[in-house]
Amino acid sequence: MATEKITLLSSRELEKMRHAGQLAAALLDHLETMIKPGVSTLELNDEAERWTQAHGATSAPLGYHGFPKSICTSVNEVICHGIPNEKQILKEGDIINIDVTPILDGYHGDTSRTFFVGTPTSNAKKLVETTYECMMRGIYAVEPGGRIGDIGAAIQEYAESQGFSVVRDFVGHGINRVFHTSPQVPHYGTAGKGKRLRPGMVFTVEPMINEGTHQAEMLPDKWTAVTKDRKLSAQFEHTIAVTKEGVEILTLPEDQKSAP
Ligand code: EYL
Ligand code: CO
Repeated sequence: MATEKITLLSSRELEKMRHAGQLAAALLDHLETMIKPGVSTLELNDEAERWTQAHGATSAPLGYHGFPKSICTSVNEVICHGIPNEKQILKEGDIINIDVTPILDGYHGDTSRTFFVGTPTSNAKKLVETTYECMMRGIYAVEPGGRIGDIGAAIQEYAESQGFSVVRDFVGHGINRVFHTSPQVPHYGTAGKGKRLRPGMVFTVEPMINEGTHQAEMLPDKWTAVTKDRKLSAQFEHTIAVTKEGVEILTLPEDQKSAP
């Protein structure tokens, strides 16, 4: 296995990542206001693209490895990389993950949340709440001098304790001027294993948690990953920085930063 170098960001670069991260969080806040039965995933995409450009940024996913749209919209059994489509209309009881990555002044802010369309079923509510808790437990497992495996171990332990499974085929990733770089950040694994965490490292934590099997399958469009059993999948994602003190969440919305 090739040992790729992990970039440590300077405080000047971290400041730019903070700005990109805050823009990404604000974009999700904006898109959340549009989520209701009858809205198409293409309408969400087109508003995301307009809003991103109006804020002086560009959409990283658009054209990335040929991806055709500006955001990923992953509904119900879709694990990730769902493609916005005018024929896909949100309906009461759906869950939808929206994954955005604006590029601002050269730096990427990558974040996603899973939203409810109307009132969720109790199964969907438990899955989505557990997935958010998994992400936060993974993030707070980060400390300088720790190991990458600490993150996945925290996520896997909590997910499985709630009767859910952790997707293996997609992992978190280093991010800076480059959308996807080293390190890889699995959302399962063993504490104390993997690369050492050092101040200045920036990467995503983005667990995908399934109701049934962890196994994924690719749809014929070659982008959309779905659960093999077609049961629900949820995801949350933050971009984080390892600091001397612990961890900073770069994509935490401003109004959550002052919360007790
Ligand atoms: C494009 C490239 C296969 C995204 C992320 C869009 C999709 C399928 C190849 C990761 C990887 C977003 O947001 C992401 N990670 O947090 N590929 C992505 N694509 C794409
Ligand atoms: Co993302």
